[in-house]
Amino acid sequence: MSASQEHETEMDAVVLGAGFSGMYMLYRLRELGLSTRVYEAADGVGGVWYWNRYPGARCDSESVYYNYTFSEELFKEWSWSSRYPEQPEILQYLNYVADKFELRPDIQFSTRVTSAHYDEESNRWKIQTDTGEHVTAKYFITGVGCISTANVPNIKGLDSFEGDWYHTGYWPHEKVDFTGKRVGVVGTGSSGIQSIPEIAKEAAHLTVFQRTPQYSVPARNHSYTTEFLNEVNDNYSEIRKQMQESMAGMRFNFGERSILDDTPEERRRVLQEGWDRGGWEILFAYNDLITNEEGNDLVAEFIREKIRETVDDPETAEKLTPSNYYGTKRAIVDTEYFETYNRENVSLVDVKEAPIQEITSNGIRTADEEYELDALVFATGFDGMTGSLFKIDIRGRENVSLKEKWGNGAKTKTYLGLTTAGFPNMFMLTGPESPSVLGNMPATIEQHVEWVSDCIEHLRNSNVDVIEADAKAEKEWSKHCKELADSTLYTKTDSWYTGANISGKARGFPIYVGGYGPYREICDEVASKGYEGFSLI
Ligand code: N01
Repeated sequence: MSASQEHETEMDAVVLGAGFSGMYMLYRLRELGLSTRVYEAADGVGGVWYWNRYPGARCDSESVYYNYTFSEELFKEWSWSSRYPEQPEILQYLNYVADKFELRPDIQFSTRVTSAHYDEESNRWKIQTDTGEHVTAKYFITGVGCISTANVPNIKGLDSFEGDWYHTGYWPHEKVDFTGKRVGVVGTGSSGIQSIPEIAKEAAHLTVFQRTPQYSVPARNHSYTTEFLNEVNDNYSEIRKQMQESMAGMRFNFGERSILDDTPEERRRVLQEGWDRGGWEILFAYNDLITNEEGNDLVAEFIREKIRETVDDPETAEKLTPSNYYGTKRAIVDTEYFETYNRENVSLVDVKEAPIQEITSNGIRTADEEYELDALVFATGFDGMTGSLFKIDIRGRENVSLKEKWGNGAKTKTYLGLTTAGFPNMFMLTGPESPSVLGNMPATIEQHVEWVSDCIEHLRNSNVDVIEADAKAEKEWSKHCKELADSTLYTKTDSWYTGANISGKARGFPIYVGGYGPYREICDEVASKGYEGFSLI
């Protein structure tokens, strides 16, 4: 036995990650009187907002909803500067929360959990870290995020590149100065679309390597007025309730009618108003954009027209025009993204037409030509939903690993997206098959954290030692999730939701599409029926 094993620490709960979910989980568990340790790989709080520091990074959910609502005092004392604040302001908020609730003493920074094995004999999770620590815990709770494992594409020759390269999801802390440089950005998802206009302002020349064009709608970001912020604070309780009951954890909901119910003139008016107000207004304007192919195409065509109107060069405009369904990849909001292609110093390369063949010491070589670059930015996204869980060697009963049980993502099965059979006393915050990324994340996180802490409180009050999802309940939940997803257009689009962005990853759609409010009701009902579908021992 090594010296570190001799000093095995015993805790009631271990939580992974000090982002929105891990921090609130810690807060709730401490309220219950549980000894809790949070492990965080970074040297500060914030989760994705700690790592995603690329130019132009900001949230795409409106800030007054993109925050905690559990504490009225916190809600009212924090003032957001604008509708979509930049990453530093969001990170500042999360640091403020950590300070206000004195969370840091129970967070161990710069420490990554490498394995968590359930020991049946002692009914404890045995957890190891990359710093050689051993800790045991009754409850093992993951708050590792849904899109936090960066995907750097395996392109031949990256090691030979003589310039600097970056991934948007692991951006350096110090400012990266692109002034006078020839910069290449690979990827045009949310991260690419946010960073491209900012990098273009600095670079001598920016070449964007696009595989699939994306729909994007103007964010119409603006500063908040004191009157608006006062109105929000005055309506705190009502807003919290509206968010909890809504489909996506926002104050607003989907429109009440089908897009096909409107005349062409009325539809155009609604879409134009949505375009002018910006953000996700268009996505939420009707109730069937994600299920109705014909209706989806009407919106898609409206946005395609806007792209053609905005981009001066018709050839570039055509390359930027998407042909897939609208909204079935994460809907993107931007600030002058399409306008950026009218700049003299920006060019677009379609790498579907002429695929990237290799990275050379000087830049990128496609099937057509070599592009000389001084710096390279990968805005190539993440191994979503399961990537961060699979990085940890998690093993449940009979030493079965989570990755094995879930067939490396091909057979992901959970009960309520919170638990999985064979892994007792383990909870996944915003795990696969919960609404998570289809909703406003802080709202969906609050619901999970509150459900888990209420559950643990119940277990303690009832002298129950073990809670574990029943295989039957799990099977039914996963089947229900799949049926709902298959009734939408989401599953017909290649995206990180479906795992299509990661080569070799099995295709699926491990997200509950039935809406956040209805999901919340299901979870509450399960609890009110004595945790139906779980075995409590
Ligand atoms: O990643 P993405 P992201 N060669 O997967 C391309 C959240 N987020 O970081 O579409 C060439 O969406 C890929 O092409 P294709 C948000 O939920 C939120 O932008 O797969 N290209 C695509 O264009 C978001 O959805 C905010 O054909 C390659 C791009 O890279 C999620 O994070 C801000 C390639 C990846 O797009 C992920 O967004 C940022 C290759 N080998 C992110 N591999 C907020 O606003 C991939 N691509 C809160």
